[in-house]
Amino acid sequence: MIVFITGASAGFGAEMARTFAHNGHRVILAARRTDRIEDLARELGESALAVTLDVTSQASIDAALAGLPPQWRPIDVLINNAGLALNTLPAHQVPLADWHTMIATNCQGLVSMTHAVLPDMVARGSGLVINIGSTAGHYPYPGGNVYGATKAFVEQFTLNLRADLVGTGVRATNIAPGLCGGTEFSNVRFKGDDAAAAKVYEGTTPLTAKDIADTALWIASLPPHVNVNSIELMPTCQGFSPFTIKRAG
Ligand code: NDP
Ligand code: 8X3
Repeated sequence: MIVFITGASAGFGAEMARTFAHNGHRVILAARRTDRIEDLARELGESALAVTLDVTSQASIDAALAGLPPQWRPIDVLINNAGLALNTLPAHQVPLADWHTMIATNCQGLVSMTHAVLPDMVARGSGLVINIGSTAGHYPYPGGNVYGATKAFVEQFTLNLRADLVGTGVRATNIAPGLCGGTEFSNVRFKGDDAAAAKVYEGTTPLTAKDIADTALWIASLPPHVNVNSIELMPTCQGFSPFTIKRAG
């Protein structure tokens, strides 16, 4: 399989690249940090190709796809993994620019990539789009505001893709992980405050990027008649918050 992975310069994306490559597949590593994806491509050898990509830019998406060498087509699996959370401030305090960046990356970037790759999959009668959602798209929490909303979008967009793709042979899946450590997610969210980022995982055994990569590989390896619509994973140590009740007095 040829697997196009957005956000392959770190975290889930880099681990998915390693996992697919080590299992005999070819991986296209896409992200903004060219040095990172080129290092990873060198590590993985002939089974990897680095492609600089900013999913928030249509011109960047068009250039990345148009520049693919013929032997790196067709794309069998698109993994829309590039994404981020910014901030945990409440809605009335968070900078608007953070909301816009999350929407541009997690929603607009994801749909733009899908829109670019899907017609060819449908024409060939096979393909798989794996979107990386989040438990934040299923359950609200304080400070999750727009991040959670973008991931709810990912969940519903994936299900609506399924509705349109019935009968085409093209599959679509939302993977929705909960607390996952060992990636740059919280460092990005807390804007370089690494102590605050580390605190998120203190005393926990979170999911790992490998857990997510193994899940993606399993989904992509299922026979063509099986579509995993949505799958949610949490570490065993994570549960559900009680409803907040603000009592008078
Ligand atoms: P990381 O911060 O480690 O990785 C994020 C990746 O996204 C990086 O490779 C980054 O690359 C890329 N990226 C960000 N913006 C863009 C952009 N505009 N264009 C292209 N690539 C971009 O985070 P994770 O690996 O943890 O997260 C991956 C996905 O999983 C995200 O969608 C996240 O929301 C989701 N998720 C994470 C969870 C967690 O707890 N870690 C849990 C549930 C979901 P570069 O900066 O080089 O462009
Ligand atoms: C990341 C999981 O709980 O930090 O999507 O929102 S959480």
